[in-house]
Amino acid sequence: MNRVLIVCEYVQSYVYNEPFNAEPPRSALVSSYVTPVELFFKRNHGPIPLVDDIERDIRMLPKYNVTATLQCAGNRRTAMSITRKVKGVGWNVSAIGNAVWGGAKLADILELIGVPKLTSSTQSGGKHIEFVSIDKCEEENGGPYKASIPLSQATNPEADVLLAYEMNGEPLNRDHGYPLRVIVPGVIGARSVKWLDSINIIAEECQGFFMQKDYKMFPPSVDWGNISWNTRKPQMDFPVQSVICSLEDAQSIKPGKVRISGYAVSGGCRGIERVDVSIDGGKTWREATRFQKTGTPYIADGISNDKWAWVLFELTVDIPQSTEIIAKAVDSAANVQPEKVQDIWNLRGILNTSWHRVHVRIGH
Ligand code: MTE
Ligand code: MO
Repeated sequence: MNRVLIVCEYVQSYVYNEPFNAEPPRSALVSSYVTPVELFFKRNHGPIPLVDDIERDIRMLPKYNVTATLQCAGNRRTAMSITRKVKGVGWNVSAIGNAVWGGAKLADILELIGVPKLTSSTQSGGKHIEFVSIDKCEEENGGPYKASIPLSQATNPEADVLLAYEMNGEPLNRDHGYPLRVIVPGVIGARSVKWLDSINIIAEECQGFFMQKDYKMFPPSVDWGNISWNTRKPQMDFPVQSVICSLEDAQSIKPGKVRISGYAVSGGCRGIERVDVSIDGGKTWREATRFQKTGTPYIADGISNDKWAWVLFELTVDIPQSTEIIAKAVDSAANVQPEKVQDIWNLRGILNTSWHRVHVRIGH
């Protein structure tokens, strides 16, 4: 059923323009801390444009390499449809990847045009920075994809917002936004605009479709009949998330030692304090080991690690009988993943961060 392209699966194609969407198999996703470009998920709302190379000026600015995880707000959406159907591209657990993004800091670029960097004494006046792409999206009536972030974040060098022209040390490829894309660390993927065309300083947040009529978190009581978009804010930070990647759901395994591994990540520069794993359906828990660089224990202090990047976790346990294995992470602000998907159900199926469960059957 799933067509395979290189190592990615097509998850959905639209009717005419066929925006290209793909995610890798979960087992491949955590085989390395930095996700290879071929395994990095691709999310597009319009046809992928072909763009000429960028102005040299951007390359004259100091270059930063920031290791940051990009996660689509719709990651794990398919599992949210199980209780009640949601609308959107049906992602499994791999609409996420961790890459080394190379480029100029947005704060440096803005300073160049006279917008001062954010320091404790400056006020950014509640303005916003808008990123406009050159792709054409049906949702924007054929107009470009766009998004915005607060000026205070854009002018803060510590926020590490990049205009990136490299991914994992190579020039960005077309799928990921060649020649230039925005990377907003810690924030849902939708704000990291690809094929960047222009940047605007605006008084109000961007009024584009993907800011105002999409990517907002509604309560379970809101459905298409009673939705009022302007009652909610555009989603920015990603909540705490973790996923088991070493096992498929309903997998048959041999009795004995089983390696349980996966990824955990939170938004807003919050590190991962703990990953708890249960092998008895949530009755008891034990803590998994966490790492970014293999062999080096991970400490969620924001200094001795990559502060915008996921951590991988691992636990090897004896599984004597068929059971449900669960992972849940705790971030550095002590936020915990919610237990039930029903409690966070929302009509667009975003931010499914409910406890990740896999059922295993003991076979022979
Ligand atoms: N930028 C443009 N111009 N067009 C898009 O459709 N999709 C957004 C974001 N930037 C999008 C975009 C979404 S929803 C996500 S999750 C990320 O790009 C995906 O980035 P990737 O394809 O490099 O993984
Ligand atoms: Mo996304």
